[in-house]
Amino acid sequence: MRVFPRWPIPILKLLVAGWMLSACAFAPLLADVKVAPAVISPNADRTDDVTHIAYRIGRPATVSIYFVDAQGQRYYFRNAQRRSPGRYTVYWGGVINDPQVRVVGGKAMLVESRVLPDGVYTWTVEAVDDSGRTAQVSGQITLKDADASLPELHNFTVVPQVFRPNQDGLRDDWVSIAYYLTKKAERVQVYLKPAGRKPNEPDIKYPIAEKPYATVVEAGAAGYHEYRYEGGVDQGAEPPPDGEYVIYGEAEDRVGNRVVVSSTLTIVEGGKPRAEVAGGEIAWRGAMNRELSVALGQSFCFTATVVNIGPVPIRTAGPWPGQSFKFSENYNTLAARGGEESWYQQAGVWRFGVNFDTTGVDFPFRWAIGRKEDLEERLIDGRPQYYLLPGRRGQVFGCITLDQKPPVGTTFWWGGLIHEFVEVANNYIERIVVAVGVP
Ligand SMILES: [Ca+2]
Ligand SMILES: [Ca+2]
Repeated sequence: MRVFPRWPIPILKLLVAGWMLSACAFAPLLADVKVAPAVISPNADRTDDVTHIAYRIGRPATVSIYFVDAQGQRYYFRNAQRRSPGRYTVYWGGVINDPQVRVVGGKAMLVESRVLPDGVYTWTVEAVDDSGRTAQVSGQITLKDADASLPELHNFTVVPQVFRPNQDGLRDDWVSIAYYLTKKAERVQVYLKPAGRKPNEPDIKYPIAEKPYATVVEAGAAGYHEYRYEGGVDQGAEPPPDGEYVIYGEAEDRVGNRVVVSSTLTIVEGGKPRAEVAGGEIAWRGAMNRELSVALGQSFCFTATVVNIGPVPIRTAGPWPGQSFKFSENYNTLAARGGEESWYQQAGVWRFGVNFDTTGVDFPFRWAIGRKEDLEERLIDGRPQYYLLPGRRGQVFGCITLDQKPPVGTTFWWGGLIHEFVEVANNYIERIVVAVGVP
């Protein structure tokens, strides 16, 4: 461990100030400028890919480093950046950070940085001090075999652009993001940012993990890429808050050519759907001490209340409360026998189900999680859809007629909330024994 002399802070400050004053008084504004080698080939083949720029600043100044081509066009590598006195070195691989917008296939593409094409350039290191005095040093540098081709993202598309990540199973549950990458990239990033951010608001970035599902080429390889974004709801997370977003695609190659493209995305009614059976209670009519005696050919009935306890509307479908099932039926056979098409299982729909322990079809008896009057009807793609809104309660009731004797070993019956093709959100609710008697 090194031990520093423990001098009082004010004396230290005086010493430092004194040293800086003397340094400022004698040092030239700009000195020791060196750019070597004078010929580079910025193509990431590890041979002469970069030149080494060194300079010394004698007093506080803004520093620019730029290159001028044969046509007199100036390209900045550093543009008026504040520097305190000292020695500086930086590598330059032919890249200039001079953002420009180009139009490719009718769409805007921002070229954030790029490698200059082959040619002879005049380099200049320039320093301007606080009183406006300027010092500059220039020389020549040649670029050959420069890799100036850009990793362009063509046809960057986001479909749909209004996104409802709420797992209701409709087409707006996920966004497909697609692009054609023209050149192998070192790094491709796709992310969302809130649109219209004010300067005092934090710069929030929601990265979209590269999870290509229909892509035949590797991440970063030239070719067509498509990925699927479900707002994180598929991972059990809440999606970004509802609002307007800009969705960016950014590609950078090994030499430092970097392009950014963008599109827009609106998030509406995003969130993880959650519902529960109120109080975890199902009222089985006529049950005593969790036991029910039902004669063969007779029915048993229940009522329950489902509550939307999540942030988003929950989609449901019939059969509607009040529907009676025969034991020999299920929601599929009802649908086939004059029911509605929507009574078959549908991804994203929530239904209340009744199950028993020897079942062949899981939860064969299913009902909507509310009466039509408990729900909001919406016309989506020309079809009515029914939603239980956040905070709302739906009444569910129905009967099952024992038209045949349940299989041997059937003892327990229970209710559940099913989020179809996703999960059984609540299972084994209010389990009872149903004893079947012979009349
Ligand atoms: Ca090279
Ligand atoms: Ca949706």
